[in-house]
Amino acid sequence: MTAVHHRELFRRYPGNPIITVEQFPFMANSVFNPAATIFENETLLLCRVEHRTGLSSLVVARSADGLTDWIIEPDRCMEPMLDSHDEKWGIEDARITKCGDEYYVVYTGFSASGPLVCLATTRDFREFRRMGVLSSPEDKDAALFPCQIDDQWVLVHRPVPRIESIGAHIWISTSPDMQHWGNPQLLLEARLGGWWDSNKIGLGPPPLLTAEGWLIGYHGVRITAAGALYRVGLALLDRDDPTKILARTNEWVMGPSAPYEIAGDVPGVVFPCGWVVLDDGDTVRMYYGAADTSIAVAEASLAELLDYVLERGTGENGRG
Ligand code: BMA
Repeated sequence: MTAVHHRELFRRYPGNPIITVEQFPFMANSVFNPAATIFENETLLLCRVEHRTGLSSLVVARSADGLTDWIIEPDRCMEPMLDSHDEKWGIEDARITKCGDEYYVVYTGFSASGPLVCLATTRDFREFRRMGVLSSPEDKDAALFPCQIDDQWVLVHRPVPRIESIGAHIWISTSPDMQHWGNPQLLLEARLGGWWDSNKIGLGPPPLLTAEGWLIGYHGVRITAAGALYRVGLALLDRDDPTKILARTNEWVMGPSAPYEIAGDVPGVVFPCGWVVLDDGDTVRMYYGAADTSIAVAEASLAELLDYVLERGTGENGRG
């Protein structure tokens, strides 16, 4: 296997950012952190739109080639239930997992008790059926695996401990029916000290099944004198037992560097929530929020990502 070290694994689309808030037919603050899927032969994004109230909703944008000519569909949206406890301050950062004909949308409800994990299902991205809260606060950055493993549904999520200094890690839980969740297990730890992912980490796009196991992308946060830096790392989980980490990259594979990633509401943030694999079976398109302000996309070769994570990654939670 040949690892690729001489150039970036993820190549930014030169037309980035692909979606900005100016494209919306209403006034809003920003659009970012989109979920992504293929629907009716188009790329469909469920974009987080932050309104000028500060509260967010989720709005569909679609494109035939996944790069250009985005059609914003303000009527195909999930609005938060502002009179509820669980979505009182908006809904954020969705991840879409397709299982059969059903699309499972796992999103963050900004509840009156803090962020929590919510589930809705849809078949057409017009009607969304709310399935309730999957995990109590504070918990976010969650996504479902696209199939049952040992007759269990599997959810990756990121609870936040009360003691901030110990870091926020990624966990994995299971359910026989998508309603009763349990068996929580620590999956991936935020590292300590000087590491790029030393403060908190959270799942990015939903796990992707590959020939080598489940590929996951996650964001890692480092607190600097200038604020938090959000970068992306990779890990590989065992196909049959995704609680087992086969490899984890020690180095981040994508970090903020383009102008639209280092200037915006929250400078220094790349925050992917969705990826799709093109028909060639190799091109991975990762859609991400840039600086909590706009939406951008970067492409990688799946074969190169797997080579990289297997060759450069370490096992045992990647402690190096
Ligand atoms: C995280 C989430 C994201 C956001 C990021 C950077 O905690 O809330 O929605 O993009 O912070 O501000």
